[in-house]
Amino acid sequence: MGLTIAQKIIKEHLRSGDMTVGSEISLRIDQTLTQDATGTMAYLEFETMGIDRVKTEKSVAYIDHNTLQSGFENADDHRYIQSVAKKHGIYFSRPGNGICHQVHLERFGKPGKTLIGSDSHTPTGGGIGMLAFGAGGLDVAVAMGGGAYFITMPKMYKVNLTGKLNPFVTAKDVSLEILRILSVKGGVGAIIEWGGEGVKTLSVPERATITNMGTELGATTSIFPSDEITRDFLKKQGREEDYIPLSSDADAVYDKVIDINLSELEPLIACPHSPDNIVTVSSLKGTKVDQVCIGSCTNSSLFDMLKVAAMLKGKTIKDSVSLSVSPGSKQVLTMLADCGALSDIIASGARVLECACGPCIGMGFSPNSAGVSLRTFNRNFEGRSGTKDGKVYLVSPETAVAAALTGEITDPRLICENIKVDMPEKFLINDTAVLPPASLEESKSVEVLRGPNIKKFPDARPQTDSLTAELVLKVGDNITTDHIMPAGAKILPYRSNIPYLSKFCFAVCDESFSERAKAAEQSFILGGSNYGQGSSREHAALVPMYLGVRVVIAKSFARIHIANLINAGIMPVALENPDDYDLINQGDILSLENIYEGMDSGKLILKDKTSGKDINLVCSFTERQKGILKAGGLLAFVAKEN
Ligand code: MIC
Ligand code: SF4
Repeated sequence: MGLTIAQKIIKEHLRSGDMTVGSEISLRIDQTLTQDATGTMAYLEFETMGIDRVKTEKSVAYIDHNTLQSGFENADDHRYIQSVAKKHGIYFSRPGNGICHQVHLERFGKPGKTLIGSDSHTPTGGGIGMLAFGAGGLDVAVAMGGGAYFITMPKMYKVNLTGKLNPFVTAKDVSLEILRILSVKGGVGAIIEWGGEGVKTLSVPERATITNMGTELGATTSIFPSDEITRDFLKKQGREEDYIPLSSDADAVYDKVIDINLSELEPLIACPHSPDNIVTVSSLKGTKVDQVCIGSCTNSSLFDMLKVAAMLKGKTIKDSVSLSVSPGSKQVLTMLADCGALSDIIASGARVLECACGPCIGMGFSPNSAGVSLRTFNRNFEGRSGTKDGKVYLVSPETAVAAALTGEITDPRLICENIKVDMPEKFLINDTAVLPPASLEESKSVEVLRGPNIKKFPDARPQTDSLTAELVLKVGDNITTDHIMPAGAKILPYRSNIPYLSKFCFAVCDESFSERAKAAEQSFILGGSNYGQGSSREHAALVPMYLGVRVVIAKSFARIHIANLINAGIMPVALENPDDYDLINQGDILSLENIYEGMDSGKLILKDKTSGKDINLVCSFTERQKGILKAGGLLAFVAKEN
């Protein structure tokens, strides 16, 4: 039987397991990346492992999420990351150099390699034929130390592309179309491989837009073949030697095949507050727009920006609209400046922001109250923009510009002539903003600089054999890690200060949660389906752990979050019968006995002492995961093993 592209890379990197779908496998990791919002914690964790130098082929620390430096906290964290990177063999991408995924694609990604990153959009690397996963910071720390990365062997889905995109219909619309078809849960447990004749019509940055948003499907990762288009991209980046061809075997077997004819697509839009809430742009024609934001790791490539500049050239944006443009990298920004396209953007009335995540993570540019914001980003979760009642829609750069010019949601095909974008023969290469690590010899004298905002990692709480505690919180379906541990300009500087962060835990859903959980000392949480979707932030597990949450019960969990819960020593268990969700109420006293036995058998009985009802729970832990839970988290487990 032939292999898919992903299976070929897995086979080559397999450290344990036998590639049976649903079983645990572990992989050798070639490259890692971190960003600043998750990086400080990941490097603190790496330091506790006592390893001098990273064992990966390449590890890069990016500063891109919080570049405001309002107050010392943030600047201190950046200095910490810079110095710890220098000491331990990690490349450091300075603030302003760009968004981790865009820069990694341009400068470091290699087809056929494995990459894990402490950011859920790491699968952007799939656009260049990498097997790239989003992971918790602890998993990244372990991989930097040479440890394997553990996942559940995924199913294989194939999206077969035919045809060719029409003008003003883009790779972003392909991402929105697959979200319309599959929903935010449709990719759970699967790797999505893109193939078919239509693939040949998509450039590497367009492919990366698509694999980037595979994260919103809940997919383990997404990947494109590595072909002549990949080679051309690498050549233009001065890295042709990194090219290898990669394709699936003709007789590879897929668990699901989805056909999309690119020629039949039209501009699409994701409505508030979920990326799978898809309608056509034309169906919302005339909706007033207050703000437009262009950029993020989904749509900030040179190709995207050149199209934006061409559409804006010689025009002025509507008075009622505020437009921001954040190019994805220093390379993109410099090239825009050199060819004059940046002037066209500025002249239109746009505000050009730094090459960073910016508004995507709520770092400024929050919409006005109840404002409508059209964004080329990948997430439109409630409150993520920083404005609780803001209405965020996700669109392509072309649809974004059409709204900025008209002040309303507008199908770009109606207001623009076809635009022609000439891509350069070569990208401009200047890596001065990537600082290489110290040599092994020099590294001994490098001092790691720590600011006072870096607080101690919370103490491990081993999972006990029985637990009686209150259900401090009951929440519904599709709870995101943005609900559990919000980000934004006010909170992001405290990512290395768990006690301070804990005040904001679940605040979007319930402002008194933090105080109640702390007072209860130990507690349960009940969630609906797809609990923990979205960001990879391990803080969404570490903070509840700090607040005493011991067990999370849900109808189902998102992949990265379930791993983060286990890594933090919180036991995730599922309701055997999802309808039992209605039988349990917030405030009930719940009890679990013989937990260790239950971990082995996969079955536990939850006694609701308040209602007197017994509820069946199911779980499935590997020996390693049981060990982690009993030790009180991955750090304690690793320490115990050494
Ligand atoms: C996001 O898009 O939510 C983030 C911010 O990039 C996160 C990481 C984080 O919370 O630091 C992600 O996607 O993993
Ligand atoms: Fe940054 Fe937004 Fe991409 Fe997350 S989704 S990495 S916040 S640009």
